[in-house]
Formats: sequence, structure tokens, C-alpha cells
Amino acid sequence: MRSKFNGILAVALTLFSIVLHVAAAEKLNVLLIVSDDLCTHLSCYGDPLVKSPNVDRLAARGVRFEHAYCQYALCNPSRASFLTGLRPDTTRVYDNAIQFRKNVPDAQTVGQTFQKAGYFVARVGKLYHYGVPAQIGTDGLDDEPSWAERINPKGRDIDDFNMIERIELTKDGKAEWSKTTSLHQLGATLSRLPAAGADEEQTDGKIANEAIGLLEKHKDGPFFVACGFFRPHTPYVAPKKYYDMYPLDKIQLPTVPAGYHDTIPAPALQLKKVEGAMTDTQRKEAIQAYFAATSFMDAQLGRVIDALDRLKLTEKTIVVFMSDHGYHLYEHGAWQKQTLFENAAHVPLIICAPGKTAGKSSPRTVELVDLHPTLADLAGLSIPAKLDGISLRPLVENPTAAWEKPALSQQMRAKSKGYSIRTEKWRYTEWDGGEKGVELYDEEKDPNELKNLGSAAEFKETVAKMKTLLEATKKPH
Ligand SMILES: [Ca+2]
Repeated sequence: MRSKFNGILAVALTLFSIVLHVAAAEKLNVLLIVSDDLCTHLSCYGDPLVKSPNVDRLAARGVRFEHAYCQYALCNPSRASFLTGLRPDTTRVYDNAIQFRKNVPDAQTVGQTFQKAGYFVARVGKLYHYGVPAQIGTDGLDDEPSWAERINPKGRDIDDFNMIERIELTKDGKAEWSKTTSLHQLGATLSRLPAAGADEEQTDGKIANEAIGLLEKHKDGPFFVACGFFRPHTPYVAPKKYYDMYPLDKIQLPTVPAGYHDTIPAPALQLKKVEGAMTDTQRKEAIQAYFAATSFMDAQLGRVIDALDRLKLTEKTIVVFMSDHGYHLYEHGAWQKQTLFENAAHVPLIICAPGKTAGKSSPRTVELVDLHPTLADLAGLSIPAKLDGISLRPLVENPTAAWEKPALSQQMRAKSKGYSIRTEKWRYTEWDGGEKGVELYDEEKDPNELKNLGSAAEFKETVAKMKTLLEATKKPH
């Protein structure tokens, strides 16, 4: 009798452990890859010149969001927003100096959500803000509770900094590429280096190696590995072979109509003198360098995807590829970020989820603040309360599903505050509630946003509707 009971118990225990094992095996892993300062000059987003075969590879495996927007076109505010799922007006992080927990100490980050669910959660490289390049190799403004393991690779690009050229204004008002003398002077300037050494000697090459190492070590899952590449953020350091992919005569400069800057509100653009003084050749050299850094990052991404495939993790892993914000490459006469134009607000976003849609694009407007609830939802975890974003799972399942939510971006200036709301058809931007000016762009007829309709009598009603939409969207939860 006793042995029969023991037998039943043994069978029951075995079944129980099988159930547990299956439950564990069914948990999907997450691989989150964030590139720094990457705009949508990518092949799968329609750029005719840029070679991005590995971003394209991911686009073929998942849903490519055509209209994804950051909430703030600067590293720290954007990253604090999408890694928590809170808007910048909730975190009150508007610059690169503050760590978000000073303002929202109890925020639950996406890393914490997955740790609570029993995942191994780690990051390699830049997820929360780092000053680039000076803080490479440190924790920067990291959030320790988000991760169980943190890896900060540092490549030869940091040691090669005294080879890097940056654009500077000379005393007689000319722009020149000059050798720099300080790491700290490089981050906010246009700076370039066709580098020596192999890919794997550079920081992003080492980041790919470390990410691959984590995938190998934790392949039995469930894992949440976040991989933050530093490129194409300036300084545009990439091995010379990537520069050779973009001959200067193939690069087309954007054009700005005469008198254009008088048609937009003063806070919309803050151009630097040195950038205005650049020659067209120097502008092309800056774009060449950015594209080289993009293709270099893409190649490192490819190595990580190869590892995922080699380890047979592709069918068990949600993969997200994205950037923290867009980037101006002389569009509107501007460089870099911190505007409310499409160039700075628009980001690449690709979500590959096993068993969901593959190789399609979604035209719906989505926001990076949606990342946290989306990942939780796709992994079958409960979505934390009080997030500002919503799950994009309906669009990952059906990219053209009905969707009303617009995208909101914001930008602080020293003396004014801007908000911009984007629907599939319109972008509406206002500075200080409209006191310092408004902008309205018809995105179907004017995708380059060069014709501001904000003051035109025939669009008064559209402006009023967009203003109402903006107010409703920015209202705190
Ligand atoms: Ca950035």
C-alpha cells in the first residue's frame, strides 16, 4: 500500500516538475538593443545610400514601426522615459545631469519588472545615460536596481581620442576640422575618425562580444539582455572600411529654402555659429562619418543576431531594436538633436516577437514610452500600474489595427517650453502654449516639414483640434 502511495507520489512529483519545466521553458526571453543617436537614415526606412543589412534583417523578422517617436530628443530624458514607461513631465528629467530616481524614487523600471518575474536581467553598454565619450567604461547615470549584472566595455576608440577631429570655429570665423585635446570636448560637437584597428577593438565591438557572452551563458533563460551601442553618437569613430562605403560625391545635402528660418518660431531651432560656417564639403564629411558609424554599429548588431540564431534562441526571444531619439544631418540647417522636428523626434523601432507578425510595417503613431508595457505584455507579465505608455501588442499582432493614440514629444529651451504632437497626417508644435509661436505640418504633402501652416487662416480649425489633442495627451495619468 505504502509503495503504491509512494509510486503515485513519485509520478505526481514528476508531473509537477514537468509542468514547472514547461512553464519556465515557455517564458520568452528579451533582447533589447538600443543604438545611440540613430535616426531613420537606414535602408529599411527607405534611405537610398545607407547600408544597414542587419537592421533590415530584423525588420524582415518583425514589425517595423514607420511612425515611432521619442518623448524628448536628448539621451537622458528619453532613456529615463522609455526605461521607466513614464513621460518626461512625470520623471521631470529634462537634461543630461539628473538621475531620474531623484524625482521618482519608486518608479518601477522595465528591468525591475522582469527581475520580479524571475528573469536574469543584465545590460551591456549604454542603456541609461552616459556622457559620450568621456563616461564610456563607467556606469554613467545608471540605475543599479534595474539590473542583476552590468558590463561597461571600453574600446580603443577612447585611447585614440587624440586622433579625432572635431569641427571648430577659427578666430576669423571659418569652420575647420581640428585635432582635439580633450575627451570632454567631443560629445556635443561634430567629430570624426576613420579609425585603425578591428571592429572588436572598438567599444561597440566589445559590447557585441559581451552581449554574445551573456546569451551563451544564460541561453536556458529566461533572460532580459539589454545591449546599448554607443554609435552612431559623435565622435563618429568607425574603422576606415565603413568610411570607404560612403564616397563624398554620393552624399546629397538637404536644402533649405531662402528665408525659411523666418517662417518658424524662434525657439524651434538654435543653430550654432560653427555649424553655419561649415563648407558643403565639411557637411558631407560629417554625414559620411555619421553613416560610417551607423554601418559599423549595424555590423556589431549583426554579430549579436548571428549568436541568437546559432544558440537557437530566435524562436524563444522577443527582440527589439530602437534608438533613443533621431538626429539632424543638416535638415533645416540643423545638426544633431534637441528639436521638435521629425528629424529629431522620429526613431527606428522594430519589434520581433515569436509567433507574431513578421516582415510587415505599421503606419500607426507609437511612442518609446510604450516600450515597457509592450515588453511586459508580449512576455505575458502583468503590466505595472501607472505607466504613461500602453502596450503595442495589438500592432505587433496586426500592424494596421485601428489605433487612435498620437505621439507626444517635448523640448525645453532656456526660456521656453515646446510640445509637439504627431498623428499619421499632421505634426503640431507649440512653444510656451503658443505664445512663442506654433507650427503645423502636413506630413503627407510636406514630409520635410518646410512649410509651416501654423498661422494660415485655412488651417485654424486643424490647429485648434491638434491643440486639444496635445492637451489631452500630455495630461498626467
Ligand atoms: Ca542619444
